[in-house]
Amino acid sequence: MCNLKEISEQILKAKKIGISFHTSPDGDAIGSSLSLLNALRLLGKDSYIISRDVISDNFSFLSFSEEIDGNTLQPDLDTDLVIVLDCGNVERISADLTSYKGNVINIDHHISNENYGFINYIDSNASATCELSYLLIKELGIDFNEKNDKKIAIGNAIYTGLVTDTGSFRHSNVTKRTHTIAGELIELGVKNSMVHSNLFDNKPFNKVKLMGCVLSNIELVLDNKVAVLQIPKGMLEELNLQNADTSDIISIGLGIKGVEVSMLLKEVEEGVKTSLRSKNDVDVRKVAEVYGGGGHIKAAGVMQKNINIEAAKNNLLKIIKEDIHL
Ligand SMILES: [Mn+2]
Repeated sequence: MCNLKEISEQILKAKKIGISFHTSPDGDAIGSSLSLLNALRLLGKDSYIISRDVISDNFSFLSFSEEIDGNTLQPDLDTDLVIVLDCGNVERISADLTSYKGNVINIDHHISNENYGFINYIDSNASATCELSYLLIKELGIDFNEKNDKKIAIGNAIYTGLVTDTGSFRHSNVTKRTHTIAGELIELGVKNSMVHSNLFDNKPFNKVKLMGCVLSNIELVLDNKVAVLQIPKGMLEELNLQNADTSDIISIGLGIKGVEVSMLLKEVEEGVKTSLRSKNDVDVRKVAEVYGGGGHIKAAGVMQKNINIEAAKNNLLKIIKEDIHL
């Protein structure tokens, strides 16, 4: 594996840099990308976001977040470097790179990463890709001891990824380094409580109603160790929440006493999208991989095509029941 110094050298010699991330970007994808965008612009580099996704509302406090508008799908012609953050495989990149001939740098923390870049920097011990973007930004020569608003803007984005990918520092992926970086960001002037409020105390009213609808149909299966939550087709449209991030709903299932795995099934046009979360020892990445998905041991996702919600649920429960002894 290469080191951050090599990546930094590639970045500094590049003329025009596109930045992208995984589709349906979460706080870490957004945070790592916007921190790097803010840092590159502070260094005077010509850089921009490539994304077919639109940013969700709770990230709009981040600097340059308005540039994640779903309008730049491919690299501009003169782009000589594309950096993809927090994305395990090419199919999931929120950019169309099929006719792009330049270099791709892949920076990620998914253990399943497919090393699709010309340079790959994969650290599965990082709680969030934001840990890696922070280290990279320092390597690029930005000194966080000298404080100003532009550096705080970088810090806010990094802190966003740390908080969201660690469940507010509660998951087992948190390390001493995670807290060290968080501490340095607070020292820099990041207002942790402000970031947290923007992220979590900022739900549209309809989102809370959606939680109510989903929770009213929650079921416990496999000896009450698996919580199943469902969003049938039409529910999001009815509440006008097509672009809403639903990842927080799944953690409510995991909060139930005795539950080991929580799954949220969402019926979409092409099939059923499922998120999986595990509390202790069940490796949900392995479950997701059986149907072509991936992720982390305690947080994974899978898309099953041309299938109804009941069949998608039964497929996953079968694997959980057979392969993982609850
Ligand atoms: Mn991540």
